[in-house]
Amino acid sequence: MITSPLTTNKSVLAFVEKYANMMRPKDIVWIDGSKAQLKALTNEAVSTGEIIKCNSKLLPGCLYHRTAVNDVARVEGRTFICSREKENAGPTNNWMEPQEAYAKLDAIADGCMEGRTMYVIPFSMGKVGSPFAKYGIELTDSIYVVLNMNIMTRVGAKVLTKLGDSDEFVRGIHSKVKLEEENRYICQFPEDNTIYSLNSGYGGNVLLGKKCFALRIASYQGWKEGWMAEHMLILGVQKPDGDIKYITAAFPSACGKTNLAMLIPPETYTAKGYKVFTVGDDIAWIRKGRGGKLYAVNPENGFFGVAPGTNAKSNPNALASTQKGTIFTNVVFNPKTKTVWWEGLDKNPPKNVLDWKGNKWSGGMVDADGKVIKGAHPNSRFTSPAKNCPCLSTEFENPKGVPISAIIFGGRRAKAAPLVYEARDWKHGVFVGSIMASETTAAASGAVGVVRHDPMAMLPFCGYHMGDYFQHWLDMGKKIKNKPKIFNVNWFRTDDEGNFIWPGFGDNMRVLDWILARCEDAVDAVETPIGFMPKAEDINLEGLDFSVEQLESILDCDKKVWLKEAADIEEFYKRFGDKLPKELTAELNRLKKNLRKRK
Ligand code: GTP
Ligand code: SPV
Ligand code: MN
Repeated sequence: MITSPLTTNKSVLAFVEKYANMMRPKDIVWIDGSKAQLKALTNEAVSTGEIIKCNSKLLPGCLYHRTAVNDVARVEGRTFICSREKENAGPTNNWMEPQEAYAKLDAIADGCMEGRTMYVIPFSMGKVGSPFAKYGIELTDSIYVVLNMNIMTRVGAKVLTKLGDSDEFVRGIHSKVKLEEENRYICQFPEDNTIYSLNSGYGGNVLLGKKCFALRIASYQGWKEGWMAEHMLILGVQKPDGDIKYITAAFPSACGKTNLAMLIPPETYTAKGYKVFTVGDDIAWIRKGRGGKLYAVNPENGFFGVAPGTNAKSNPNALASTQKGTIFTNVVFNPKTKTVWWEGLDKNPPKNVLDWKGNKWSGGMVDADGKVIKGAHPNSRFTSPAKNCPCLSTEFENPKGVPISAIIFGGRRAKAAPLVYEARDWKHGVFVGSIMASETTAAASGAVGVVRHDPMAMLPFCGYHMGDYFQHWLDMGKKIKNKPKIFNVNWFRTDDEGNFIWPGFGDNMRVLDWILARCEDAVDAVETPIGFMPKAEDINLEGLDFSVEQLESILDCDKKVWLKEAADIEEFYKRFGDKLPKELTAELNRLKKNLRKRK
């Protein structure tokens, strides 16, 4: 058997040996997490051109990388849940029979690392040794993946020390192979704790700790073990009296999680002493804890954030997080200054630089039809260490997590969904999460701007039958005495010209304020057919150029529009057959009745 400088764990060694024999790398490097090793790997990637170092004065420790042009986002059509029974993957996932999948994937992986090095990355999701933590080993032939995993997760020898002789680790197998789209597969085997990712080099497809493990595999583990893995940010709002309340929020990809997690409240709040702290920006693992409450941790250690639109006004905390030790992917690169740029960073796009494809590019360039050519890919990203974030919560590393007061669901809806509404109770809240719909974004390949159902923002990330997932949500509620209140928000309502009506970003604090007031029974609400809505005068508009009439226009419940929603939900629900919890059918019936009854 092969040996490792880091472990004698037989399961780990057998796993690495099996895939070394299959993929036949020229050598194997165990990632110990040391600075010296990471530096050497960075230099090696720089020497081959895989990575470019940024300006060491302006962006110390920052790196630049371009993915292949055909490999810039998650590929949902090529993502599979390979549970033994098709039924267990459910109607919303692609499914492949595991033996068939292994045969297909092993054939693609056969000899795929010839002439390359295999890196063995031991990593932890959650603080090493904490009750929430889960461990994984990712095999990869990409230094870019090693360096990203080192930011996004806790990597190195300490993970193997903690793992000891246990075989409870998630097996992640990644190879770029030949980056062939037609042979690209992202396969999760929940019953085997195994993930294969072949023929991609893009973030969400290859940083296996993130969506593949921390959501698809972990949601399955949570279902079996009585906890939850959710596509949620976690933030803390500190009141002037010093009390901090924690909120989690599930929005689909590229719908505002990072921005909300790092929100800077408007002047009217900061002047009074309000502060917002970030615990997580993408994934929350949630368990029952002390006081009959739900507690959340962020299993990640960094941010893999959308670059375009990030600027000193929209998200100064995210921008500050990117100023050192960050990897930039598919943004604009200025080879003279060795700095980066993306659409929405500022109003001075650089000239004579290189776009995300490596082509010559200047700000303002237009194509034959006069359309502006973008320099950065709409799904270009930064990978930043969490510790860079100026508003990182002191509870970020708390092994027990933070107690949750409110859970928010939200999507990108030009019409229909109001700015905010509150569910009547947990059951209704699960219904509200299950009926979420949102316009698709550049975070996944395919059409952009198409409204689709995306329950709890988990459509592409639930590792088992979505009907069982809904039931799991209902069951969790039964176990929790002090349940968080559940809300729905929509920052993306547009006017007839297609402009966003609500100012959003920092001003979303005004909505969080109402949400927390509701959690404390400190403010009334209006009952509508869909749930409780604020009275317009209860949303603080101080210091904002926004009228009560404008606010009222997005605090509405148009019955005609919602009757159509209800019909869509009914169709969507049919897909779950017997697995749709009866409680949700009852909620849908109640919604329809409310819509017909009230004026
Ligand atoms: P993933 O990392 O893909 O999961 O995305 P995310 O949910 O973290 O989204 P992010 O915060 O990166 O925002 C995505 C896009 O939405 C960016 O272009 C933001 O500028 C925009 N956005 C975020 N918050 C708001 C808001 O309150 N209003 C408007 N109009 N746009 C917003
Ligand atoms: C998302 O798409 O929700 C992301 C980016 O957070 S990725 O890591 O690509 O999934
Ligand atoms: Mn995400």
